[in-house]
Amino acid sequence: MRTLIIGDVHGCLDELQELLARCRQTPDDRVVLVGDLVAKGPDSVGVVRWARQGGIAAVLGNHDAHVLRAHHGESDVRPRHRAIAEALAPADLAWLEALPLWLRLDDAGTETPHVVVHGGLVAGVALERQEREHLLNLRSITPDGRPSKRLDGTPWAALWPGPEHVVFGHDAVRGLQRHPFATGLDSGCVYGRELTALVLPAGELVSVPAARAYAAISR
Ligand SMILES: [Mn+2]
Repeated sequence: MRTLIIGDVHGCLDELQELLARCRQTPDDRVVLVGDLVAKGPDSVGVVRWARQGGIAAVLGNHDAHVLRAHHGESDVRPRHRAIAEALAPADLAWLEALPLWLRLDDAGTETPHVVVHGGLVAGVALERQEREHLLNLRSITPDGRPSKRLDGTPWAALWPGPEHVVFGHDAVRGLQRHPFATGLDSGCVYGRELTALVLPAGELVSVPAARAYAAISR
C-alpha cells in the first residue's frame, strides 16, 4: 500500500485530480490531505465533497477551521469563509468538523513513523500536548525561541529533531521544505505554482503545475 500525502489544495480540485493521475493512484492507495482544503481557490465545496465521498483522510487547516467558526455563527469571520460554510452541505460540514488536528501514520511502510499536521509542532512538546494554535498556524521559531505564525526566524521544521517525520503545509511563501525529520508540502498551487504529493514509503515528491493563479500571495 502507498500513502499519498498532498499539500494545501485550497479548492483546486482540477489540479488535485491531475496530481492523483500523475501519481498513478490505485484503489489500494491511501490519500491524506495536509489541510486547507478550502478558500482562495475555485472549488472549495467540490474538494470537501470529493474528500468525504472518497473516504479521504485529512487534518484540519486554519482555513477549514475558519469555515467551521462561520458555521457556528462566530462573528469575526471573513465573508469568504462564511460563503463556503453556507455553500457546504450538512454532511460536508460534519465531515470537516470531524477532522483531527494531526494524524499519526504508523503503517506507511517507512522506518520512521510519519505525523501529518497543517501548521507545525513545537520541539520538546508531546504530540498530544501541542497547542491547537501551533498545529494550525505555526511557521517559525523566533531567534529568542518563541513559536510564531509569521516568517520571523527559522522554519520550525528545520529545528524539529524527530524521531517522527512530520509532513505539513501552510507555508506557501517558503514553499517545498525538505528537512531531516520534516517535509513541507505547500508549494503554492492556489497562487499559480504547484500542487505536491509526498509518496510513501518511497519518499518521492510528485508535483503538477497550477492551471493559473487563483489568488495573490501575501507575505
Ligand atoms: Mn494554512
